[in-house]
Amino acid sequence: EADPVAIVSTWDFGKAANAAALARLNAGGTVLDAVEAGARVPEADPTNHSVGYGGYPDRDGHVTLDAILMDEDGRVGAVAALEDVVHAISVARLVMEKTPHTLLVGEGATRFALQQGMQRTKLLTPEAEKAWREWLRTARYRPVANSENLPGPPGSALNHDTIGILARSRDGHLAGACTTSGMAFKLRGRVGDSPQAGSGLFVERGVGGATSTGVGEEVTRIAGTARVVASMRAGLSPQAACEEAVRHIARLRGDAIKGMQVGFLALGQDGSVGAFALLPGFTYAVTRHSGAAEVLPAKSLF
Ligand code: SD4
Repeated sequence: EADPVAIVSTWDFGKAANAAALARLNAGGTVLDAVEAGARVPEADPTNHSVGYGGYPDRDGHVTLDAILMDEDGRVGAVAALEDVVHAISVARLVMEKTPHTLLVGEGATRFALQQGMQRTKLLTPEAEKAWREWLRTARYRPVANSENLPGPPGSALNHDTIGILARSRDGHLAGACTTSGMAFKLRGRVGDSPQAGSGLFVERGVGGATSTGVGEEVTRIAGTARVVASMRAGLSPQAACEEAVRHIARLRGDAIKGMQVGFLALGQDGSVGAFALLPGFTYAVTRHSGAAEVLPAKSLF
């Protein structure tokens, strides 16, 4: 194909992230550099309540971040329940590059980030704090599907959301990243699917990559992105593989997932793209090597 897909990512705000990722690729960066640069865009945006700075806190008022990045060589770095540092994805990268480990959590992750020279930053913005205090008045933990796309007033969006981003260079190298502040008003200590390899993100050489968004517990339960990539390895298209995983969740969980959103996004080794969700409303951004970009609605099961 003359103008193959370079970057895909979850939700409408993925478009700006894709542009930053493509710019990094075009400047000579690797696919890992590209997905890191892309993930940093929503992380630094205080108007995005789902990722990084400006994210909604847990029930106790702490903003805690989960992030992972992975490439086709099986290089993985991740952090979970990270506090006081804006760019969780860059801490994940340092875990990958500077330690023998794949995942650091909580206080140890924060300490590692600060030791690596990252700046301590208060992540709870006045707007997010106000939404949290409003939530405390009723304290009903009820995730709202697709709230990442809702522009409404503070507190109207009870989900946090997440960017998952996948890159494919012109010569076919693959990497992905996923970063989030997790579900809004989650229990302290809760970790979602996003920072877990095989749940929020998976990449395999010669096959492709996949990432997920939505209610993380439903993804973790089936090791969602490992499943999507396994289906692609077995010959399914990225689209068919995403559909298979969503159908599996629905079969497995029945009424328990009523009203919950889960979305998968996949990128094949050949640059083909697939996306599918439980509910309508999941969107994703596709950017080609020329820079041509579009935001598309994913099909859904219900
Ligand atoms: C989580 N999957 O922490 C993330 C949140 C998300 O759309 O993607 N919401 O469960």
